Amino acid sequence: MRAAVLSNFGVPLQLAELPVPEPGPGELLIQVRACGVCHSDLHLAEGDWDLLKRITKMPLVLGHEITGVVAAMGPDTDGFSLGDRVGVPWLHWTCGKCEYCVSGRETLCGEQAITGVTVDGGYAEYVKAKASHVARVPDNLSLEEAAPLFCAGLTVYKALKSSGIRAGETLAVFGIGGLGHLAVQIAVAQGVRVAAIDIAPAKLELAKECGATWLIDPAKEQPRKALRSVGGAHVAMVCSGAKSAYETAFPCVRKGGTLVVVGMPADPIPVSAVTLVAGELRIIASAVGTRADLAELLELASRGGIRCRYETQPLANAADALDRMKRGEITGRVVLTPDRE
Ligand code: 8ID
Ligand code: ZN
Repeated sequence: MRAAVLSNFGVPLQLAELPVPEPGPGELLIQVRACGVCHSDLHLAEGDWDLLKRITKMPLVLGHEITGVVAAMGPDTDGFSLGDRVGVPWLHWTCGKCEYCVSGRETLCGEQAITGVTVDGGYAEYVKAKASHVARVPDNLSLEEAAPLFCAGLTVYKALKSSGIRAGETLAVFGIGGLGHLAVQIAVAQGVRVAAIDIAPAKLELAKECGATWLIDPAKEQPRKALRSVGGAHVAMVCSGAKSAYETAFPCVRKGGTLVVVGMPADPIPVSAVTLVAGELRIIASAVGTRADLAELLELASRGGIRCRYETQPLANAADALDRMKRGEITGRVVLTPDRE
């Protein structure tokens, strides 16, 4: 099969011919129809994160926003048939037994396998997945538009849930990329007023289409000042891997409010203890989502609650998509379609 392979950190992806994986017990072989290009793939490829660098398989097929059809089934995969439309998330496998798994927090499982990090992912014609951890794609969603829901959509859905934000409150989303533009839509659907902050005019235009009330370019206007008239944001959620986004986000949080850490810059984020204490602020972080969160999100999407903005690209353009992402030139998501030239 054709795959875009990362042979080492900092090296461009290269197209290669790899053997089609063989599904073992409890595993499905999936013919990939769509795989979203997440900024985490770029961080991973560049070796930005020490914590994950240590456990990254190498050489590696990136990609953890996968949808496709079941092409073969290993033993113990009851309930699946050839041709079933499924998606594969970041959480490739969790143990189901540890204190985190049994308390509904499988994202914290210490035994977890990660798609496109510890096992090969979806920048390929085929991918292997655990039948226990795939989700079915609702009939009324195309495989292309559904793919980014398996990381970008899931992550912001769960992060918003963890933030505790309520209808009528103000959310500031920093970074209107793949994650951010879905966060705006989910929040608006929940009756939340949204301020969108991004350094690129095209992203702010997208945020407007997604229903944001305030559109703020931090180069032109300080977000803190722009939100002063409403007393600041109840929740500021950073969906950008830029450290500077945290620098502008933190002062926007109103007293008693919450900063939600989603984007992951390579460097530590600056936080003032005095500001935290004086405002009794909370900082929380959120990692992707559980299978239960994913089921809720797919249900929301199938009811028409969110629409991912995407463009398709052939697998051969995977390296180019990462370059464009680095330059900030993608509006919405790039979705690779390995079954098409
Ligand atoms: O589980 C998680 N926590 C999780 C899951 C998935 C992704 C975390 N992430 C992380 C990624 O690793 C990355 O660090 O979330 C971050 C955003 O991922 P993405 O949405 O896939 O990235 P993108 O599509 O490139 O969008 C980033 C946006 O940030 C803007 C860019 O213009 C772009 O629209 N941006 C930048 I660069 N600097 C900014 C700034 N200073 C900024 N927006 C506001 N202020
Ligand atoms: Zn991702």
